[in-house]
Amino acid sequence: MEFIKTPGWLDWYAGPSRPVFKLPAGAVDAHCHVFGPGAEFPYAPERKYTPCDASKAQLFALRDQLGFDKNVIVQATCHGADNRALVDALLHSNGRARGVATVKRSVRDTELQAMHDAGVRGVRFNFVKRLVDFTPKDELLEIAGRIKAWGWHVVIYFEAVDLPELWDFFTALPTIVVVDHMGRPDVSLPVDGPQFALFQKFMREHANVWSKVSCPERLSLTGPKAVNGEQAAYRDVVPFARAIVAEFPDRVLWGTDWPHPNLKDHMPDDGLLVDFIPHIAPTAVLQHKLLVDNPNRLYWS
Ligand code: 0GY
Repeated sequence: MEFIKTPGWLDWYAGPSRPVFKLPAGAVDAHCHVFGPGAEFPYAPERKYTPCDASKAQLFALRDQLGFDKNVIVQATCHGADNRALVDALLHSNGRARGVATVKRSVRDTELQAMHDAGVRGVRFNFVKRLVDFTPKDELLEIAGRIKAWGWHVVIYFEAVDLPELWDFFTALPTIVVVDHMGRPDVSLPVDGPQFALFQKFMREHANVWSKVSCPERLSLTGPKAVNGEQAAYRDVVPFARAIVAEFPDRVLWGTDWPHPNLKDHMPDDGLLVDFIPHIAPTAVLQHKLLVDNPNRLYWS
């Protein structure tokens, strides 16, 4: 099948720089995706965008170029609940990738077991309205209850303005809960203002809640962008991510978000994104927890 990329969509950055920041041994890129290739793994009919292809081989080449040891591959909405591209990537990773899938209530236990054997360790619930249609909360709670039996966790993706409304549902989840991209704060608001305070309270009051401190390229409003050798990119996001890493050092993860779905303004150089890490995790101890200890504990133990 032939797929035509959504107009305005930027392709991932070819030939990323080698990071200046040297990643510690065992570092995990804990948020990235594979897209297709569409000819082999067709995109879902219900998708809200059509991406450019981004294969497992290209992801593993990026891993090696940047100096990561392993990947956590997260099912992207353009593949819906068809996890074949994800599972194929896991099976070809030599144990160096784990996955987060999207499943429906109709998923069978044998399918969950097969995904577990391939390396899936979580499911993703997406509440970003431009990406997915609404799924009833009772269906999601039922799925969460079932995947708990495999020792999996739930990854949630939402925007900060929606946290108050989603609070009761999120706090009822019976597993570890990993938040994508710090719950997408509006970084034009003060880091010590009420919007981000609610997210910090969410983590403070619930020891099962973790956060990815990733995606500055999506959250930043004033840059500078991670292109042309910029070593201090996305300065407006730094205080937010730094606060979360400092307060919850044992419950944070970091990922590139390659191949960066839905970016229309600029495409970051992934090498320079890695150089963002020491700005938010300024000590070797924090870097080791963020990049090595936490993801290995959650996905490989
Ligand atoms: C991300 C962010 C986005 C998209 C998806 O699954 C997806 O389509 O995750 C986004 O558009 O903000 O985490 O990659």
